[in-house]
Amino acid sequence: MAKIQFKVPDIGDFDAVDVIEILVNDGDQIQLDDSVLTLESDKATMEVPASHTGKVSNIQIKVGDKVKQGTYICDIEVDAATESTPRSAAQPEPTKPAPVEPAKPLAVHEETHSSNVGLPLAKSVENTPKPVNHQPMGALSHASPAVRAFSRVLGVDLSKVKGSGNKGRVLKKDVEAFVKSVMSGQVSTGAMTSGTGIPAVPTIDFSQFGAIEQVELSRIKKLSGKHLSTAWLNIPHVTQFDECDITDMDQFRKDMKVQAEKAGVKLTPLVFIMKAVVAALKAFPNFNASLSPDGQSLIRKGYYNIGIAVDTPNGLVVPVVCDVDQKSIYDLSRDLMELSTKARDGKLSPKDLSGGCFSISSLGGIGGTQFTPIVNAPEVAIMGVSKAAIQPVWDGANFQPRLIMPFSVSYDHRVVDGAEGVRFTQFVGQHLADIRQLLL
Ligand code: CAO
Repeated sequence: MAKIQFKVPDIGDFDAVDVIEILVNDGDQIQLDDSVLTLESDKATMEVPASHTGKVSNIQIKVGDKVKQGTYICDIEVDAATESTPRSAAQPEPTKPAPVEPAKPLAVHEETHSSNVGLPLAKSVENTPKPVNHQPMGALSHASPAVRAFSRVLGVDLSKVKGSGNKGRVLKKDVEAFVKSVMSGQVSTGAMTSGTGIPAVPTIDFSQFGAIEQVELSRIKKLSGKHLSTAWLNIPHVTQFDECDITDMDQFRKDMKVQAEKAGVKLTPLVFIMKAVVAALKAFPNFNASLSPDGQSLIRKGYYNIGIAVDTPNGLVVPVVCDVDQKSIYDLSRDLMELSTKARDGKLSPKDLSGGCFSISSLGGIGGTQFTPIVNAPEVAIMGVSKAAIQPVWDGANFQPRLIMPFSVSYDHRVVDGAEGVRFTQFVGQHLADIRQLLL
């Protein structure tokens, strides 16, 4: 039997975070990854999972305390059998690929709206704090994870429940009282839906038509699915299709191949696209913005961070390449290689997934001629890149073989008008057709 001092693990940039719930008592037997306490910053609520299996003793903190990375939480008395497979904040991370953890949900559970929203976040290690409470966008209620879980089981939309706790926090008894009032007809059953307010898809027993197999969705798919539905339902999307001539850009990319390899990078069209997008974001600042929570104003951003959709075995994640305007093509290539490797290994940290302004979903390495990407709310636009192909282009006298890349930009029509949308895509296309303009 050994006694492990269990401390607050890396919780990102947060310092002095409130302890809002202690989920264990002295003497409790806990399993690895069981939630031990809940922390709440002004942006997010997160659970701290146990680093070991064992018995809890000597709890050092109480509700209301402020903690940071390294704060002593309690002891975990570990028996010899489990001692060999511990993970703690003070010990190395596991080497196995981490299961993917909420991405967007971190943002949608934020108590305030922030720009740090993209598609799925991925959890880097199993004992990093877990963002919790997967609620639809707009569900800004204060409630503990236990109460949120309870309300989910009952199908209660927490935003409809009046909280009687400190600062309006919704307590379990409030949810119970709410359900009673619904059952007695005092409150509309509209609050007892999945939150979408749209008619449900009919339930069908498909086995009546033939053999079926039911396969559980990956965790990341479940979470990104919620975020995508939220974005799809909240944003009036328009998708503008366009195409551009990347013959010269691609020739330059090929000319630089050997030099790029010497520098340890592989150049793909994506890095040039990122640069062209940033030039366009500067020219059209409405695209580098988010709507304020009340929808009455636009929050324009003076930084240029681009989320890149990465296809992983567990589903889609969108790590963010920061300060694209300040980086060289090689730097961007390096960032892309590093982030996509981390994404596929399930090792992205919350920081890697935060702060995006605009996203790019590139399927150009795979194929397709056009698609309609879903805006990564609360961003206002996203670019979808398809596969470039040689096409005959009339030069006024003859057809010339040119490399034409189809792409699309979906945007929030509340923020961007159609004319501005097509000006944006044309600007991107012109800059990709003549990348010398990116120097200006
Ligand atoms: N047209 C033609 N070829 C393209 C191209 C395009 N638009 N974009 C990339 N390519 C080529 C690359 O040049 C490379 O070929 P070479 O090896 O001959 O140079 C090849 O396709 C493979 O590129 P890649 O996909 O490995 O690299 P990338 O930088 O283009 O993309 C990444 C990186 C991480 C975005 C990509 O690997 C990925 O995951 N894409 C999928 C994103 C996704 O799933 N989006 C959908 C989200 S909605 O469900």
